[in-house]
Amino acid sequence: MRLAAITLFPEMFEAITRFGVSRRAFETGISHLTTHNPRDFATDRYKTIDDRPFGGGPGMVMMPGPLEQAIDAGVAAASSADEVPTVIYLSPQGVPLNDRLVRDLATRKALVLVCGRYEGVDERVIERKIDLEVSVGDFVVSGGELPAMMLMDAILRYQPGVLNDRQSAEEDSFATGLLDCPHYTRPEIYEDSAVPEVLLSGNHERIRVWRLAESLKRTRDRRPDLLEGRAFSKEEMQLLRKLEQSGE
Ligand code: 9WO
Repeated sequence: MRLAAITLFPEMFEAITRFGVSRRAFETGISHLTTHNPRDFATDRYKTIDDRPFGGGPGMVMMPGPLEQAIDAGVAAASSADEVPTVIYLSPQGVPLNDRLVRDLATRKALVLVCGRYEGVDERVIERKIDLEVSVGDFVVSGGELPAMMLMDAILRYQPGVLNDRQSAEEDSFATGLLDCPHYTRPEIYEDSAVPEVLLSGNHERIRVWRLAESLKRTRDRRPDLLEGRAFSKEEMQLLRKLEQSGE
């Protein structure tokens, strides 16, 4: 997958190119990232890329000219013979990101992620260049770079060959539509607190059922919204009824 980031702070993207699972996606050539800095397209001697908002108010707005030129450079870099990139702007006004959208975007051959700074970008750039506005949550951070990296990291995990079999993204929380079950490792007793006995039993079927029940319980208690409109298997129905009956 070809990725391009439009950013005033390209070095921030080393957080994903230099570390962890995402680093492997870039090292193996499964993915490729270029960065494009609006500052490099500024036309005055001070390399200005922001200006005061029409109508007044606090802060500054990213100017359309240098930003659009940087987006065009990103689109050119990410384009290939068979695919035009999807251009995404990260903002709290966007559609909420979820596993379904991550998987959809993971099937694209090329994405350009536009990272705003200051109070945002000139709306005409959004109208002219942006295909999709995406939010990673209902909060404001100081720029689009961290949300863009979150989106990239989530997408890279779904690229074939990035995760090994043990890490399979298909088994992750949300791919199943449920929250993850609790995890434990050695020692068996830590500061008076024991590992659930079932996990030491060696009975893989019992363990699988326990984990599914824990996932159902957590999802019901913490994120009942995830269960709305989700279909349940016969086994899941039985486990939910059993949890209810035992008052868990
Ligand atoms: C800053 C600000 C300061 C004073 C008055 C109003 C203000 N609005 C903003 C603001 O929203 N700045 C944004 C910073 C502009 C676009 C890029 N920035 C951003 C993106 N912050 N948070 C996100 C974001 C992106 C995706 N999902 C969650 C948050």
